[in-house]
Amino acid sequence: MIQLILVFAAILIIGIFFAIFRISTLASAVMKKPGAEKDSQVSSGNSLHGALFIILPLIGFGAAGWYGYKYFGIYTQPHASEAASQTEPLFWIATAIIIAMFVITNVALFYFAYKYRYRQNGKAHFYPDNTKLEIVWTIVPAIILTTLIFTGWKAWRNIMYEANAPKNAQVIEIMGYQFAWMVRYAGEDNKIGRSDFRYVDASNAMGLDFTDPRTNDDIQLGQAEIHVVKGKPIELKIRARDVLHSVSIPHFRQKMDAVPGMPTRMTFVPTMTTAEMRQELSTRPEWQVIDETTGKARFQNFNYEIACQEVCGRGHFSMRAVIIVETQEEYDKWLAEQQPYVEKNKDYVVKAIEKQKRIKKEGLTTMRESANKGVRQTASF
Ligand SMILES: [Cu+2]
Repeated sequence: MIQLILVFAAILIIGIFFAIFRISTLASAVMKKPGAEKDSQVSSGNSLHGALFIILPLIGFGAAGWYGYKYFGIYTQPHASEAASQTEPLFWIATAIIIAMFVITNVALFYFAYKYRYRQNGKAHFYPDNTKLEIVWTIVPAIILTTLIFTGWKAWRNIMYEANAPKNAQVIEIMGYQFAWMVRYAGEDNKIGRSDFRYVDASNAMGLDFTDPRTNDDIQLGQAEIHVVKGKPIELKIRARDVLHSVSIPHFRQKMDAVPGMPTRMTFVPTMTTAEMRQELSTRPEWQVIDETTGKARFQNFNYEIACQEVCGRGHFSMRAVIIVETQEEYDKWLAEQQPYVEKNKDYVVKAIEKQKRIKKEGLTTMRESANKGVRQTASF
């Protein structure tokens, strides 16, 4: 209803402007001043246009300022990873500089359009160049941009470079596909086994290579609910099975694309358990709103999530995975309930090993050829 009223109000305001414009056009046509012929090419709405160059940006800046203030809490959510303490200040410094530049340039743009609107007998001032000014507006942005890029690159190196990854990081693999995530834990050896797209079938969605002994203790999860321990570094090995996806963890302020055929990675260290984050959010008004479906306050159902941030197709919206950050004891308890894929699907794996050997021996290169060697069985994750 409010939206409808706003639309009508907008139409009404446009109508009023148009009416003022028509009236001023007609009035100037009726009351032609002497010598007005000379200016007949200039619309009589010239002054109105000039005034609009002041009014419209005021409305725009006012609306942006109001929105920025009202919803400040929603887009400044607390963060919970070690990397975030590096990226968060960078983000806000860059944002502050961008907003300042935007305001300065746009105020000048609109003000000059108003100030130098056409006026009879107005005369242009010839001002060909100013070397000092040129130097200043070349060097100052160059210094600012170089600083931003350099500090950003340093943070990127710390977070993304394999060489900088903590040695004791727990390895977890995540694979994006249309339209969900699949997760595999490296198991006791902390090494994930090989995988191959040719081994993908209805039971082996991640294409695990069962001829690789490192696969034997790998735990594959049916539902993408990743359990991790607070303060313990995680190395996320990322891949995609079909199209581009992107692993984005907003509360960790981290994101990395999942690219078919090109494995990527990132490291993260969670600094707050899910329970601690719920506690933290409970003080914020936007999280105290009661969720109609559960009847609980929103903070009580909070979970860290991975959201695909690459528009990857029709079901893109459903690419959500949950990250549960917990204490070591809670994690150990959860882990004890998990079973490696190979142990859970013994019958399938025996047949799959034969199939995989055949595929390798025959040098099959396509999924279609490989699927014909298929084993039909339903796996349990
Ligand atoms: Cu996706």
